[in-house]
Amino acid sequence: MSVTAYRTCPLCEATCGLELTLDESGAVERVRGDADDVFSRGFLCPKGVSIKQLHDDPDRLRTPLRRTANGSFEPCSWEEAFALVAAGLEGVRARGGADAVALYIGNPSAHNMSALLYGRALAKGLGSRNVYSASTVDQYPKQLASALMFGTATTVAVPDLDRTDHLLVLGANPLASNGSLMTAPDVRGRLQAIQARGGKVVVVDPRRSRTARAADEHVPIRPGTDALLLIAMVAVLFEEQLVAPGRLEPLCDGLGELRALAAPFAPERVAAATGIPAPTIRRLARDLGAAERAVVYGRMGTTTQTFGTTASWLVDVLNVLTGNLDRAGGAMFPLPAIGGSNSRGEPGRGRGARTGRWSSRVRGLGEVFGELPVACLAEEIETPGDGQVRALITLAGNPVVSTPNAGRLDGALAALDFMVSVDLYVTETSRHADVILPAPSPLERAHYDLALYGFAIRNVANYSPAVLPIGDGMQDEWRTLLRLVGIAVGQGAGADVDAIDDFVALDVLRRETATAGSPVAGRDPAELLAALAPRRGPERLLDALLRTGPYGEGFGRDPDGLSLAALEAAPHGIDFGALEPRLPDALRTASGRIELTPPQLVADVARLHAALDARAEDGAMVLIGRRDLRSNNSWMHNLPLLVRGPERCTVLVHPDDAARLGLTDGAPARVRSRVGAIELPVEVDDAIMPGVVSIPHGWGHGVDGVGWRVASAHGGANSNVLADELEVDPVSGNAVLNGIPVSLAPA
Ligand SMILES: Nc1nc2c(c(=O)[nH]1)N[C@H]1C(S)=C(S)[C@@H](COP(=O)(O)OP(=O)(O)OC[C@H]3O[C@@H](n4cnc5c(=O)[nH]c(N)nc54)[C@H](O)[C@@H]3O)O[C@H]1N2
Ligand SMILES: Nc1nc2c(c(=O)[nH]1)N[C@H]1C(S)=C(S)[C@@H](COP(=O)(O)OP(=O)(O)OC[C@H]3O[C@@H](n4cnc5c(=O)[nH]c(N)nc54)[C@H](O)[C@@H]3O)O[C@H]1N2
Ligand code: SF4
Ligand SMILES: [Mo]
Repeated sequence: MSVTAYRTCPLCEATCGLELTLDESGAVERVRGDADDVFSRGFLCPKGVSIKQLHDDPDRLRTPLRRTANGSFEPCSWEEAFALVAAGLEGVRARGGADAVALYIGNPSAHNMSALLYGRALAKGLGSRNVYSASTVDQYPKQLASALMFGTATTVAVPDLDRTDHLLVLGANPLASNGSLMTAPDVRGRLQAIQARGGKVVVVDPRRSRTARAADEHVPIRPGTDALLLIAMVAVLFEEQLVAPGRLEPLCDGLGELRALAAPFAPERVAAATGIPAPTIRRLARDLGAAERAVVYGRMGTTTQTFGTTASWLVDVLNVLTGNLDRAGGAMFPLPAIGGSNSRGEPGRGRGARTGRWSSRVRGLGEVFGELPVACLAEEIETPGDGQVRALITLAGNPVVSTPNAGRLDGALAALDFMVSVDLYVTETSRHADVILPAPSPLERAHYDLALYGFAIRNVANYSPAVLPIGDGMQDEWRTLLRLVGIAVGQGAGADVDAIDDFVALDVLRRETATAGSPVAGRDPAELLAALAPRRGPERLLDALLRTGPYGEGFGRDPDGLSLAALEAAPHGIDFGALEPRLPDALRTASGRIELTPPQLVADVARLHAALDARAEDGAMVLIGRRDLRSNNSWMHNLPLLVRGPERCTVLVHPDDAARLGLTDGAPARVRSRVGAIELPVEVDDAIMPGVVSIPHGWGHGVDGVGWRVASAHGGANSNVLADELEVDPVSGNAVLNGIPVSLAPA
């Protein structure tokens, strides 16, 4: 007898429903899309299918590992592992203080309840300024721009794909990535629907990506110049009297200033720098202004570049100016079931964004949302002095592959006094650890998309219990994290995890009951805690958040409202409908208005002026990245299903550049930047614009000491050996991963 289980896929932001068939032994027989999932309706991609191979992967860790005297790893017990971690971290802290221990939190933590709910507790418990994450090689510029304009880092406007008539995409390739800061299963189907209803999709990208091919129009752009294009579009809207913020106009601060800022950037002025003819820029602006319901959407290509925050800001400026912010078919603010920073507390105003409360020790880059830019991590480890980082905790991250100047970071990690990694594998990063604490497979843990529903194009909620019991000798990741919290707060290796968990849960309830407007305002937190029994761990916190959220039952206030029990009874999820207008209530700026001209961003316009006149040398080449449907950053290359077929870690070169540089299709090239060099095969392809080359990130597995054997055999080259850690978006500190100057030669 086989059984069927339903599970939200945790492998990317699309949150597809999976239908798993298991045999009596618990082995996964089949993975299909869940046709009844309220959001994904049966859609899935090759990664979703490979969740079976991930679970069965013999290289996936199933016991803690400790480093031996000769540098290899050996299995050890959990007790031994935590004792080593306590000794290692306490020693470093005794010598160097709290800042000597750094934490790096990687991307899969955004898809993992344990890491989302307890990772912050770990950061808080450590009390270190050296908290880093994959967010500063990713979306922080968008979050910072959103926080400056609307008040909080999670008040991010997402494209209302299902109702728009005109979608302008910059620097995103959702047909490969399945969407980001835009949770939307089956983007291809949704884009086709735009076209089927007579709408238009335009993609601005230096490469004719999958998404660009499927679009009605592809506009190639010089990497790093989106902000110039966008501000020129703003200038056109003002010049041609197409500015029409509509209902939002009385809420907007800075309209007049914006007009003056944009005026010098006429399309004719930015054409040379962007590589886009002025008439095209004018038409893009007019089309956007003319469309009934239009939206501008920017992602990686606009955030991980030198104008990351400024470009992200201008994306939403265009949405506001064309009257498309916060209206159906435009850019809208989701209202997730667990609530969030813009649904709790007093509606319509707040504290606004605060950044730079502290700075990195060596380079002086400012803190953003409690973190320092990961581009600083290597120098913080290598540079002696007070506050030098001497120990590192990595949680679900592979920064040696994912962050700039990977070669330098690799060396820095090798020189640490102590390192512990919580991971599924021995990776390029965790191979440097003294102790590796294994996390269970996705099928062995419950799932709810705490983070991603906050960026979803419909308001949905879906909870999946663990499909399989946790493997022998393994423990829940939240327990592992709370053990680390215990060590961080000085309770040692033997801290009582359940007591800490009670403390965390009570703290959440205490804050909620103290929040004006909460359905439980003024109630007794202890009484609410008792009502959540016998749940504990992430499920207890989730239940508390759901019950107090916007659709919640409010701990008895509305018996028909949402709770975890209600979601348990709905294995295909609950759909709360299309996004609805949320302004002004969702604003949390201090002014209670939409800040169209935040001072930090206005100041960055000076750099845009300089960029107008910057002239690339003849023959200069710049590097950008790319994603492939069967990749997931650095960590799914150990699954045979996802690495079979032709080599994918190649450098794409335009035929004209290949001819000029003497590069041949299939032959190896040496690619060099200020900080490093790699060799990899050339793929001559006219999809990439002249002067630009593209290398996917996430490869470079063929190094000593890693435990993922399939990945190692399909090693590829690590593109972040080329990324320059000194090149950051100065507003956010986010790394520049697109637009890196490189030179190429036959190897
Ligand atoms: N050049 C270049 N660099 C880039 C990018 C780019 O486009 N170009 N993209 C950037 C982006 S957007 C991101 S998000 C980062 C990603 O950067 P990282 O998050 O540092 O890297 P990942 O490759 O996602 O590695 C995730 C690690 O988590 C482990 N893992 C997976 N699931 C779990 C789990 O449930 N628990 C635990 N404890 N561990 C788990 C995996 O085994 C893997 O080792 O890379 C960035 N780097
Ligand atoms: N298959 C797969 N899916 C993934 C991931 C993965 O690794 N593989 N990673 C996940 C993660 S962590 C994230 S953050 C998302 C990212 O999701 P996306 O942002 O959709 O992903 P990318 O494919 O990196 O798309 C970036 C696009 O920007 C273009 N680009 C580069 N530089 C510029 C520029 O200066 N201007 C403009 N306009 N375009 C530019 C690139 O050519 C590329 O097509 O994907 C997620 N989904
Ligand atoms: S699109 Fe993303 S969520 Fe959907 S099956 Fe693929 S990896 Fe999983
Ligand atoms: Mo990402």
